Amino acid sequence: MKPKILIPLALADTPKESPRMFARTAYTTAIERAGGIPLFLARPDMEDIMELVELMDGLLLMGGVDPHPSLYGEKILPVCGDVDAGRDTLELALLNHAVEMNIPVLGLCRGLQVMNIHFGGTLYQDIPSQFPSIIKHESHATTERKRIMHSVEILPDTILTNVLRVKHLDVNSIHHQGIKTLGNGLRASAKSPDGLIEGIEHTLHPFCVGTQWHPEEFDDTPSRSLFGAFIEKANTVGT
Ligand SMILES: [Mn+2]
Repeated sequence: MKPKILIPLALADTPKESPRMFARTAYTTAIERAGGIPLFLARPDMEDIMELVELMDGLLLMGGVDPHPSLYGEKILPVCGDVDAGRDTLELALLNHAVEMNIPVLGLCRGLQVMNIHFGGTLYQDIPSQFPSIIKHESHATTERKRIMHSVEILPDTILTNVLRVKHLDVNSIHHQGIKTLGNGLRASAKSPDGLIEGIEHTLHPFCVGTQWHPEEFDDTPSRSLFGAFIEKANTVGT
């Protein structure tokens, strides 16, 4: 049996008269290529969440809009982008179960941010105004997804370094928010040259890993290895 990877969909609320839910195919391709089956979730009734959790061999949290700052005790500032409270609620509930049951989790971009919030961490609501840097972290979200924006240092003694087997990686960067304080039980696994945390993982969970960049956009060895390690772990859970 191939491991089933639950992936909550994003919401596109335009046009207003006909909102859509969507996922970029890069995520699907990366999961399938690594040997997993993506299972996309709309907005299930939260009472049904336990039935969904039973299907879950792994949880992928995709990129997307900003997590609501109230989740980490802050007022929403004008510099914060669009939010989606329904998606926040669903992702945090699934994450809660995945963490409790040692089910592998991969959080990408927004996914890393949601993971950090789950463990009690906080975010910069807007990097340019709150964490001035010579590095540009926010390239164009639709046309520059594969553009290399900066390097990251992969930190020693982490799951990430064991999986990627490189000390530095050139990455894309499509985010205007980032980690301000790290959640409990998490460690930084990657940093950009300006000191921003670009990778996190839980120190006790077998595979609760997040990256601020988007490995699903690349077909190189490190990116494939990350999805490969995630699916391999999910496979162990599923059997
Ligand atoms: Mn970045």
